[in-house]
Amino acid sequence: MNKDPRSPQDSNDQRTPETRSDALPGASRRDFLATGALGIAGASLLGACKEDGKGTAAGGEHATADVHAKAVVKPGQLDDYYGFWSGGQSGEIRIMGIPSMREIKRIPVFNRDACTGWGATDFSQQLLKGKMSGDTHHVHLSYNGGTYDGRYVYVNDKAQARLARVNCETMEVDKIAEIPNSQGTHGIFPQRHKTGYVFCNAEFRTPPDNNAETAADPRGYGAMHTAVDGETMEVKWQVLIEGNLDLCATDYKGLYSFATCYNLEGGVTLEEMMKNDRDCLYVFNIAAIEKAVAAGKGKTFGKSKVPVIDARGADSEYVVRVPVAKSPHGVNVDPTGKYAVCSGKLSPTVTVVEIDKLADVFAKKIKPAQAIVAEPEVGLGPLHTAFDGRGNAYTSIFIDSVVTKWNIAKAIAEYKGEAVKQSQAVLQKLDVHYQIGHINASMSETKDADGKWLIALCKFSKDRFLNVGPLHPENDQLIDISGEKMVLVHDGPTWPEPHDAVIVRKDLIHPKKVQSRTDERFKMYEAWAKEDGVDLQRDSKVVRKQGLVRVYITSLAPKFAMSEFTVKTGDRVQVIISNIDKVEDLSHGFCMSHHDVNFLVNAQDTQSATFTAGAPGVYWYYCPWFCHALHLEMRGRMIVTA
Ligand code: CUK
Ligand code: CUA
Repeated sequence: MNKDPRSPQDSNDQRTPETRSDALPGASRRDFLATGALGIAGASLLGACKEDGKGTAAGGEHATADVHAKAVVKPGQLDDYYGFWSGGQSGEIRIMGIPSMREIKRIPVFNRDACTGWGATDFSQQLLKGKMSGDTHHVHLSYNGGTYDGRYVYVNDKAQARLARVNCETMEVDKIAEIPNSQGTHGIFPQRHKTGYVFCNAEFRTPPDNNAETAADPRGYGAMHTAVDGETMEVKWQVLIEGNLDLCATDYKGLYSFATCYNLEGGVTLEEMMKNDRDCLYVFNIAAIEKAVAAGKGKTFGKSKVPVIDARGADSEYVVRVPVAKSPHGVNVDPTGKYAVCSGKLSPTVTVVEIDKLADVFAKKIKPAQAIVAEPEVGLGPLHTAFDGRGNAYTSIFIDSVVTKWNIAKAIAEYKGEAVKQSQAVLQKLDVHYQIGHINASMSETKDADGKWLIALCKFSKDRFLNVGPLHPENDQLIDISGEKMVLVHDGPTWPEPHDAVIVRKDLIHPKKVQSRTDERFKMYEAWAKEDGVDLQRDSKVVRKQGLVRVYITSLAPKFAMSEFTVKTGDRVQVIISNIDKVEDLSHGFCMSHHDVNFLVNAQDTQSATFTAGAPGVYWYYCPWFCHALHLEMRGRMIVTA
């Protein structure tokens, strides 16, 4: 059997008809959940992973040669979209080309990266403060007027409660904010009407005043919904909530932010967290919170000076709780800005909340539950939802390993009670391989959702790629959603573990081709140069200071302007390299043998790193980037004296 997913012969479905799930959902699935047969989540979730590889090859998604051809980007051609992928445990972001699924770049964020020297250079160490790992889940770009403005990419670090920003001009991290009073910074989302706040959800409940006295008793725990200024990256305020906070979303008008809560119970064990049949969607009223903060109603905790509004307990002017399907995970707002779709991870349904009704909820004219306008049954283990801009939603279904396409208007009509035997809202279920997590469609999180491509980020890959040992790659699958039926067109292995991705039209992103020396980072080098009377792009010079030897070197292919310098053993040595080549793509670097120093310096860029000179002797430094026919000769000596 031909398993090449680009092959028109491939059915994309290797299972027997009995195990296929593109039939409409039957009563048995609901019963399965309702009777509690799901049991303790972990075992059953994985147990539900289907057998594969040996089944029949018939039918499938009726993929045709034409559809596959659409995803082929020929040599020399460019992709139509940028894909920004989070890198999960790798701590990075990746840039993909869509639809080719070619990985174009990796952006080191919370990780140390040997290629660029991120984590080893002075600037990156200033931002990372010695932490060399992170866990990125959610990437989102800055907005203006409901669509991407192409300036920044924001990404969370769940492991150490941080929010990083990438400047799209250089595709490098320029700022990192530390989120106070928080653990497990997970869901993030920027405001969409302009580049305003980026909201960050704390997934783990902790005592707001975390100390020896408060640590043990979970009754005092809470979680923070944090507003970070997307321009300055300063933490502006926080709202303290009793439950945990998972995924995050914003509306299109700047009125609200949202957080799903899967542990309204306030439990600390899995069993305790799963007790309630419904959890909630927290809705935060931004104007009311800002007003309270301005009026000085915020408290502070510990060393943090950030004002915190305590909104624990009952609904208030600051926050209301809309009861949604059991243990919700994703919350996604559709491109019209009307609906927030919450996926009930432990329910076969998604809950649709009408955003315009929330004003009446805050005004106490209606109950929070009355903002719910639909609850279609989409499959076992719904996680995240994407949109095509034509009124359809696509929900990732983890346990069933499918993508369910459903129509929002039809789901709303059915919820209004128009008698339907079999739901007409669910239009198609497409098998994905396997255990899908996030899902996203081209421009889905903007008002310009264009319904062309859908990406399914699968957690398992099993037999889809060559066996590379116990750790399999993830399987990112590209699905054509431009037609009436979804068609799977490409399998893409990725290094673990992209949780989320956004697909952005290429005309919205305009990176520089050569460094223009206007980034924040240059202020630091220029301050040093001024102090030392050095012109960074002209001078190569050794400056000996109290406790530090600064070595300024310019590089121009195939030479460092300084081919030798001398320091004493144990000296702190700071090398500041300026690449004065003007040619696009002409990168140099600086590697000091036996000193664990190796970093990249792009054309017209400056980079620096600081290290301690080792035992007396000679150490060659060299340019690690192939830059010239005489690249191997591009080197010099550091002489270390006793
Ligand atoms: S989470 Cu991983 S699949 Cu961190 Cu957005 Cu849902
Ligand atoms: Cu410069 Cu190789």
